[in-house]
Amino acid sequence: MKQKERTFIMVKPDGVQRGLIGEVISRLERKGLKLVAMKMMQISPELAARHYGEHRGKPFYESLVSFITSAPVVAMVWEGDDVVAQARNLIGATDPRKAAPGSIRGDLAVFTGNNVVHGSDSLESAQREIGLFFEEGEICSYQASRDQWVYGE
Ligand code: D4T
Repeated sequence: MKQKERTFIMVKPDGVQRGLIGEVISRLERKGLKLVAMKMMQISPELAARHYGEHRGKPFYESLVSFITSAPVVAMVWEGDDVVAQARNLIGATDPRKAAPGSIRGDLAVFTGNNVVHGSDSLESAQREIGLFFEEGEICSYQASRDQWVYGE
C-alpha cells in the first residue's frame, strides 16, 4: 500500500477546555481521514517557540505562546490523500469570523486567538511539525478495512 500523505493536527487548549476533542476528531474521521497518532500533552515554552518560530517578532507572538502553553493540547497525525489541504478546508480560515459555516472554526469559534484547532499549512510544515511532536515509532500506519470504501481501493 502506498504511504498516504500525513498532516499534523492539534486540538488547542481552548478546544480541550471546551470539551471539543471528540467533535474535532469526529469531523475528521467522518470525512474519511485516518488518525495514525495521538497524544495529550502540555506544550513547553521551548516546544511552543519551535512550533511557532515563523511568528516570532509578530505582535501576537507572546500571547500565542502563552495561550498554547496554558493548558493541555491533543496532538495528532492524520493520513489521507491530499490530507494537508483537506484538513485545512475542514478547519476553516484562521479568523473564525471569516471561516465558512460548516468548518470547525466557522461553527465552533469566534476569536482568532482561540480558534480550537491547528492544522499544518503545507507538506513541508506537516513534516516539520510531525517531527517536533512525534517519534516515527509513535505513528501507526495501518490498513483500515474502510479504506476500500473511502478510496475504492
Ligand atoms: P494555526 O497555525 O494555529 O493552525 O493557525 P493558521 O495556520 O490558520 O494561522 P497562522 O499560522 O497564520 O497563525 C498561527 C496562530 O496565531 C494566532 N494568530 C494569528 C493570532 O492570534 N493573531 C493573528 O493576527 C494571527 C494572524 C492564531 C493562529
